Amino acid sequence: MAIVNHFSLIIRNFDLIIYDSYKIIDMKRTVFAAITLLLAITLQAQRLLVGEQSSGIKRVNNRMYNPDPAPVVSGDRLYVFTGHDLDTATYFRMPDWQVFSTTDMEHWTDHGIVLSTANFKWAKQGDNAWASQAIERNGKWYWYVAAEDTTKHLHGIGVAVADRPEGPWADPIGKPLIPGNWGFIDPTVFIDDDGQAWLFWGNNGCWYAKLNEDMISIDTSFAENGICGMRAMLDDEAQFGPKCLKMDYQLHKKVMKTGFEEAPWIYKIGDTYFLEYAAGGVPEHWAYSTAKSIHGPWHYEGRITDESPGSFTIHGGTIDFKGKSYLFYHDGIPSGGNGFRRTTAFREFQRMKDGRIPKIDIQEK
Ligand code: FUB
Repeated sequence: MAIVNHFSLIIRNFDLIIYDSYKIIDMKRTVFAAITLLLAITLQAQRLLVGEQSSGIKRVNNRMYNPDPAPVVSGDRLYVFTGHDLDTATYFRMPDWQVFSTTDMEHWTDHGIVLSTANFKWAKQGDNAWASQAIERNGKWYWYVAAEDTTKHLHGIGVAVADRPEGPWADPIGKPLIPGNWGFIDPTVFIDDDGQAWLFWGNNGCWYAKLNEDMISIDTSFAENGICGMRAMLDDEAQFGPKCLKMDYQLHKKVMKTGFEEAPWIYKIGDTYFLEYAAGGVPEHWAYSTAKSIHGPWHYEGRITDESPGSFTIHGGTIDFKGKSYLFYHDGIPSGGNGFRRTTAFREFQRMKDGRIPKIDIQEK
């Protein structure tokens, strides 16, 4: 859609200039028109390459749909790990995961599809490759993904390891790191200042586990079999926002719940933990809570965005890179509003002094 829009803009500019040229026979105007046309084409072609939107919303790529962005900085480069909605999807049809990177937020390298369900022999093949996040530790990369655990017929969390984001990636344990269960999707990973790595995940609930230093196993002495559920906290409006009537997919009915929906995104600034998440049920908006301990209590901070244009999901996260802050998320604008054909978008914003996040406008103007 965006490509079509960009081309129709080029054509429109072209039309206007041709129209102008007919009106004036003056040579100077014709030359001016030709230069303007050239400039317009160059500018539009440039925009097409970097996927820039007029409103300040930018895209990493227009090659194919790339939902559930998870940005991460490594040295001079920002990587974005995403999923992949098939071009023909009318429901979630997600076979694999992709990687993109940049050094200047303008020019993006498309590393392509570098991980797929074929890398996880325990996973349903060719589909249900849902949201993910990768992190670097001691020269290795660890990519946590949601995929369907075929022994449970429910999503679980897998892990793949590589020497670099471009791969090759391999499953080092040959089984789900977190076996399938209701709501076990959307992993987010974070390494605290003391070196302890934490894995959070969840839809219709939020759970977390302590990762061992190897990053491919969890500390089973923590909580119940290594997994701590945040149920009581999630029910608290002071921690996760005002209650609203939301669908509970386990109970198959609507119940009153706080805003937390799915897609946790965990990180720390100074001594404050930030937990961003998709909120409000569908259509989702992006919101966040903060805490002074990874175990909470959390303090609901409010909305970061309103609902994502053209998509009932929004999955993303904020990241700081080269002195600037960016919000990544996905929308359905390029697909013309198909919520199963989603595209990564990002825009710059300014954090407040204490790291808190202002409300960010993601509507296309
Ligand atoms: O992309 C599949 C699912 O949709 C993700 O796991 C959720 O966060 C939502 O974006």
